Amino acid sequence: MKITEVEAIPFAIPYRKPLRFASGEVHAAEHVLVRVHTDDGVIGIAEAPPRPFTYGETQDGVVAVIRKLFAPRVVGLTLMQRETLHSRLSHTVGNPAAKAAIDMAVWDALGRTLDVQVTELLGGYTDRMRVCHMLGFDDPAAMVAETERMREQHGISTFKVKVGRRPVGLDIAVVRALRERFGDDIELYIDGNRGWTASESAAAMAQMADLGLLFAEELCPADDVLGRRWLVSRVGIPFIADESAPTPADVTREVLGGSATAVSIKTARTGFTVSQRVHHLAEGLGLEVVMGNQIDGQLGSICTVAFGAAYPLTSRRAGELSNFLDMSDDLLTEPLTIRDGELTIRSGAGLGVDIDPEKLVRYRQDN
Ligand code: MUC
Ligand code: MG
Repeated sequence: MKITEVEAIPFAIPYRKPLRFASGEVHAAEHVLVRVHTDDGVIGIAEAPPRPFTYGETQDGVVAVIRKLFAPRVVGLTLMQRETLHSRLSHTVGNPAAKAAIDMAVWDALGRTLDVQVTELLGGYTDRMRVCHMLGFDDPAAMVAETERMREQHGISTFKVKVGRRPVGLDIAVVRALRERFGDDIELYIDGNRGWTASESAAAMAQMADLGLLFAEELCPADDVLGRRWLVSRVGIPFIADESAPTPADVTREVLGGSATAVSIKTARTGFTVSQRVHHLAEGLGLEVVMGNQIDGQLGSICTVAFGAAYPLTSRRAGELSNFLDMSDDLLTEPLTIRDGELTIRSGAGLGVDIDPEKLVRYRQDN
């Protein structure tokens, strides 16, 4: 079970259509495949999606920090020494996606070594999650059409609408058009990626009061401390901290400070080990949890569902698991499929998925 090598392989797969939101946009999945090898010949896999507009990581930076700093600290540890691994990685600040991918690849390798699913190692509560689809910026008609397609082709009935940093009336028109077209057949919530001020958020929420929103996520920056607290106290529905609360300490600060009442867990930034800490904290604090999406590919999405399915709290709400559908291709030998609005974990050991070597040759950027 000894780790002998950690690979960081940059790859790029174009999106069929870009995903746009208040804090940025994504045209291609320029991610990093992480492979952890052991002396038993086992290889664990995970992917790191760098998000410069959220955490400051870039694809080149993820590759460099893994190759130069993290791999040498991890080689020689066993798959059972995950807390030692975590402590060694934490000597370098930041780099959440790079650290998370190493952590998840280690869990995958452990599952493969023990012939057990990762989701069973984590908690083993259920084998599936309901899926929420994230709708990026477009005009109302196009966003209604995308919702229709997701419902018809994949049975998805929960949608997160990106709002903020464009005319507020346009955002409200989108949410109203969706509610008018689909009625109570869909669940809806909004994510502002910090694009509004607290007062703009409050005004927009007042105009959408009749639209039955489930949650509001990061409508304004958490750094506008008093404004955010004021907003959260009057918003009337759970207010999700996403990019403002990536660590257990951030969750504690934001929630106890009145700046959030729910939390998004993203395995892409907290892996499995730290996501467990966030989960247990959320359970203790009595917070609602949504399994979030960092615009993950299929490998990242299977990590999210492996974690989300492991616990009652994380599998209760639909998880954001479908944006890989916008990619033109992926790396897995067997593509993920969303059926009747659900994504099911794979039955094999570890994460239960494998990389197609030909696809990796086609999309890798370091050969
Ligand atoms: C989200 O929930 O905010 C956009 C930026 C990011 O880091 O994740 C996405 C989705
Ligand atoms: Mg968000």
